[in-house]
Amino acid sequence: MRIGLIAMSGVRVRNEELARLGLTLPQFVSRGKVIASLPSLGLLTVAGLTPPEHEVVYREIADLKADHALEPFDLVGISSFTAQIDEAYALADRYRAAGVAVVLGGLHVSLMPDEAARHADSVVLYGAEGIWPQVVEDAHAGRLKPRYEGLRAGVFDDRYYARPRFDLLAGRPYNRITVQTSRGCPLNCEFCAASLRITSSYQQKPIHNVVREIRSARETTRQPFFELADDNTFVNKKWGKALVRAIAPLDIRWFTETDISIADDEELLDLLAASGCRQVLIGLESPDAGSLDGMDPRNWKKTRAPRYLEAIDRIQSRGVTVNGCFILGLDNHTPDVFETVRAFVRTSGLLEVQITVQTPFPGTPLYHRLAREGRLLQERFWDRCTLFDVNYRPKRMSVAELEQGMRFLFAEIYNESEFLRRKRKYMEIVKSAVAEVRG
Ligand code: B12
Repeated sequence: MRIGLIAMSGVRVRNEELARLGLTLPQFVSRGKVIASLPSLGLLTVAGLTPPEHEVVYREIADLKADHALEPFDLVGISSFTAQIDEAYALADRYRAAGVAVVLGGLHVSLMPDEAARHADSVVLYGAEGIWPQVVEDAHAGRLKPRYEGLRAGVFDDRYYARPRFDLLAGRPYNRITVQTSRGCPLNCEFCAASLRITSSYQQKPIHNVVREIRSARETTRQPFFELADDNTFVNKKWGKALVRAIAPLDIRWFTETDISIADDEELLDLLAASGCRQVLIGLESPDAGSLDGMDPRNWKKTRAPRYLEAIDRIQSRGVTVNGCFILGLDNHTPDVFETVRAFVRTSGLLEVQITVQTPFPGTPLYHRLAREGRLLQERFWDRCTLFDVNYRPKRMSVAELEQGMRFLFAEIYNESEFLRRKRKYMEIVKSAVAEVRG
């Protein structure tokens, strides 16, 4: 069979004022361009799991045009996150109308399988590991079942693991590649819509496979910057240190997502900097502990907030920058929060900052709570699940206040002079740490 694996790609903001503002802010535009160029690791993994007798073609669609030309495939697999799922459905409908069998999978489909099933011959829930070869065999024999369930645990076990097909990216202009080293996160935050939702436990890939993947990606892409597509890489510090030690000799530059507890481990911090880690993205969520109450079942983030500033300093002093992420519109947030975040960013020395609005992605505990409380603005708002659009009624401010506060923070944080000021401050932190070590 000729199998077309199609990723809905690109980035989205529906709120026009914010989008317009974003386009004029250099800091925001440059990060947008960087991330928009990431390939779909989900589909490269599906490709890796495909029995070798079938031909696999990998495509990306950033904007589905009405006249998009269909290709001659025997089977189509589509992957999309929530924001572009309606485009994925429209594409699936067109292929099916043309007589091509369509399989849908990924995070959104796993959480909304009944909705997705209306647009597919078959839906695959959870990881493609442990099930995709069966799906392909059934499609080949013309007996696709309407629903399959892939693995939620043991996805990296040798019996089910397949290396993502990075070779499919050959000849394309990527400069960043994602590699996954772990799936899930024990923190279990109410809002989380990442791989935690398709796993039953935190899982780590055997380190030798991570190393092989990085080597394999480098065979087709010249000197890529690596982004680890993990929810929280350094949950297990011992494993984390072994991972970093194994990455160090590969001479790469890389980035990952983790939690603030890395600041407690001096050895890990030293190893990180020496291994080519340039940045860690950390969900700080809110500068004040009070707003973090109940965010995760153990209130772990709440207990950490009072030491955020010290922790950021400790990480950045090693030459690894922190991309601090804030969620605006939490239940305890009043309109004062925007100034609080701005002030925190100024004193913190954070080099990069991500400002997003709380988003009730379908299928998350946050979605179910806000639905129960009658606070969702629309019943179906998937194309507004962008992390920048307000889809619910905040508790202590109006929707308009939240939207206005987002614009205020965008303008305050993503402008050139503010970034230069943060950069100077960051350089001072690094220089004084170096002087301390020498002295
Ligand atoms: C890389 C990345 C991107 C890349 C995506 C490239 C791509 N097309 O995949 C880019 C930069 C383009 C991107 C864009 C966006 N992203 Co993004 N992104 C990520 C990131 C960092 C990693 C995702 C990843 O590679 N995971 C690893 C792979 C292996 O997992 P996977 O995709 O789930 O695939 C497995 C299974 O789901 C399944 N599977 C997946 N697809 C299919 C298809 C078939 C046919 C089958 C059988 C199985 C299957 O099998 C795979 C192997 O097990 C995550 C955050 C994170 N730390 O995970 C956010 C994340 C996925 N993004 C998110 C968001 C919100 C966005 C944007 C809306 C941002 C914006 N404002 O524009 C857009 C959405 C675009 C869209 N298509 O809808 C949210 C999505 C939440 C959700 N449930 O929808 C996440 C979780 C981050 C967050 N803060 O919550 N993103």
